[in-house]
Amino acid sequence: MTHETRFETIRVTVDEGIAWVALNRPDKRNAMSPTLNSEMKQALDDLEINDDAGVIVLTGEGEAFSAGMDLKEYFRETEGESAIVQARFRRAATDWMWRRLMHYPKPTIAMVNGWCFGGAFTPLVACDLAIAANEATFGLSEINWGIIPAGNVTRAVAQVMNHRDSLYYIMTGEPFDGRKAAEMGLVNRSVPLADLRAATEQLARTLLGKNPTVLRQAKSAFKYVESLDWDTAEAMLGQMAAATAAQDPERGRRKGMAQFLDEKSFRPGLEGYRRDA
Ligand code: ACO
Ligand code: V55
Repeated sequence: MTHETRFETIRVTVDEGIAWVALNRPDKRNAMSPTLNSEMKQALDDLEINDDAGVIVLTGEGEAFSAGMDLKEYFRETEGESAIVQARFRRAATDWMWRRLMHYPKPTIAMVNGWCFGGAFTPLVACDLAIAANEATFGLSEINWGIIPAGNVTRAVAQVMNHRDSLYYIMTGEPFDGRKAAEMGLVNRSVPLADLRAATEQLARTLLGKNPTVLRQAKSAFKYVESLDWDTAEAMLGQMAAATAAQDPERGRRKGMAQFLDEKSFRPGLEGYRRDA
């Protein structure tokens, strides 16, 4: 079943378990405006409880993934507002770009089809996985027009790129392609643009085959523990492991054990347990 929800600045299509969420201002290279930010928050809230959506793919219509924050609508047109009102615009942007995406209860994949600048790095890094077109162009262009990468762009970069690469691209604003992004670990891999959708769909299908309760807990656990000390991390993981077993309607853990230890019918090192059995 395919269905689409109508928005002005994004396009959401749910098809066979995959929710394709496309930033949809191709004429503006999918620059992120206040309207787009509020529509993205709405879309993520809707998809969270839409049982037809098992995996979210974030991408862009046309030539761009996203040219970053809308320089006109997000920055210049809000310049005259009070600090409180400006903070509300900022919050609307960062709410979906990382607060919402970071622990989103479904797997998220960024599919970087083209231009990816500045503010676009925040949702890119907040997605669990990312695939780029070799031909995509990335850049921390903030320095080129006299601002620093805020909106947690700098924090996001520090999370996935090393110290030298982070500072090099923050300080030079030099653009780089999808291959370089993959080499630095900003994305998982890059493929020719012509293969991007198929590669993304294949990855999404792999995730759709896994136990969704365990996926939700596993990704969230990773994101919590990466900043914790070992003692606190172990306690957190122990609690989350217990909660996962208790919440899992499939009883995956018990099923997998029985299939390996009793039935001797699968090898967990090489494949997943049979979820339908
Ligand atoms: N904000 C607002 N409008 C934008 C943005 C943006 N970030 N990016 C592109 N647009 C608009 C242009 O103003 C233009 O609008 P118009 O047709 O009404 O004049 C339209 O999109 C097309 O832009 P072009 O520059 O003509 O497109 P081109 O394909 O030649 O270049 C590119 C694409 C390289 C992405 C270029 O538009 C660009 O450099 N954009 C800005 C990238 C950037 O530095 N973003 C900000 C990062 S910093 C931050 O996000 C905080
Ligand atoms: C940027 C992004 C923001 C912001 C301020 O540098 C600057 C990009 C994602 O939001 O509020």
